[in-house]
Amino acid sequence: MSKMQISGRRRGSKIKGIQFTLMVVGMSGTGRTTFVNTLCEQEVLAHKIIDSPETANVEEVVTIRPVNVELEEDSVRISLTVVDTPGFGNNIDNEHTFQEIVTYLERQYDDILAEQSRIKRNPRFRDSRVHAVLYFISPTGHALKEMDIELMRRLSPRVNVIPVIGRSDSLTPSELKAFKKRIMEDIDHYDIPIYNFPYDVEEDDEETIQDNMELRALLPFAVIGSEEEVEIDGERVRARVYPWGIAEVDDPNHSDFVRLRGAILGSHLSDLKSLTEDVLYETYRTEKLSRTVADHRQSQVLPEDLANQSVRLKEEQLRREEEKLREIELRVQREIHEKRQELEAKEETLRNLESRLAAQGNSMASPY
Ligand SMILES: Nc1nc2c(ncn2[C@@H]2O[C@H](COP(=O)(O)OP(=O)(O)OP(=O)(O)O)[C@@H](O)[C@H]2O)c(=O)[nH]1
Ligand SMILES: [Mg+2]
Repeated sequence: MSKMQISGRRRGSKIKGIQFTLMVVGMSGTGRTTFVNTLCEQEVLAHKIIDSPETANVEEVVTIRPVNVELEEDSVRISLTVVDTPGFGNNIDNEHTFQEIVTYLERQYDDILAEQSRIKRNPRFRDSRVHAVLYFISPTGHALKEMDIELMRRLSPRVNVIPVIGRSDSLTPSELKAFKKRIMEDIDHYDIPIYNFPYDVEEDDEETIQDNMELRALLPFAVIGSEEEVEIDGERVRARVYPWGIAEVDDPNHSDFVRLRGAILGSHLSDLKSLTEDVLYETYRTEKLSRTVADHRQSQVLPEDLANQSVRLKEEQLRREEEKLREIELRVQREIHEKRQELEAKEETLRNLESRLAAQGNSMASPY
């Protein structure tokens, strides 16, 4: 980390934090906005104003919004970009929302791809690739919903997906434990390649392996969000106050918030970034380039196709003209034939007349 800090330091300019982009995705009302504001310790995102039941599920037109905020984690400055996405719902067509989220992720890749292929680079270009998605699961206590499985599946090839259970204080510790287990079984069963804190037993040091194992065991992270502070033992802490007790955001016995924050903004920040840039983006780039090559090939074949098509059209035209000519020929032949018959008939009549006249002449000229 210290190396990154030094490289970011320039004389006369403000020390810039490490850039990191985090997206939050999930069903409506799972606590995404509250979580972001809790993570950033300020109201980065405004809450949706719900004034009637009819509009409760209606999202505004511009729904995917990145916001920037400067944070500090373990005395390292982080320039965090948070991307909130439209919450989707039960029993309604979520395809449009799903598509919008995937398109957003791919557009950031397209932007950098275009920038990298420019001859003259734009010094003001901002790399806005999303390094991690926190996928919010509703605290139903049942299992993963079909739409969660589908969306996580669609997101995983493009971004590091970290599943979290939102509003996890709604479940008792034993319910939470069972729910986490079922979710991970589903993720395994459906083979969803989430970010599972990868480690290499041969390459990584003992501490890293231990840390990653612990984090992996916590998946999906149970999170609690709160924009309120209460005083406990003379200290102000963020918590949710209920008549039966207090759920503290930063208490590891109440939620995994601290471990999650430490992982994404601290210990695993560079791993998430390099996976995004070196693996996920590279895969996308290769796919895109091979698609472009295939399209190009197709377009090379196209003129031939076009030529064939025009030859076919010309042949067809000629065939139709020939047919027309033959029809005319037949008609003319028929007319000639009729005229000839008419003529022959007239000749016949004439011949008959002549022979009758001749017969009459003979009888008149006969001697007595
Ligand atoms: N019990 C509990 N409630 C929470 C928690 N976080 C948020 N809430 C409440 O849940 C409701 C929805 O929270 P939001 O943060 O607006 O959820 P969202 O996912 O952003 O919802 P939309 O943007 O409307 O889709 C609000 O009433 C919050 O106060 C939590 O950790 N526990
Ligand atoms: Mg919200």
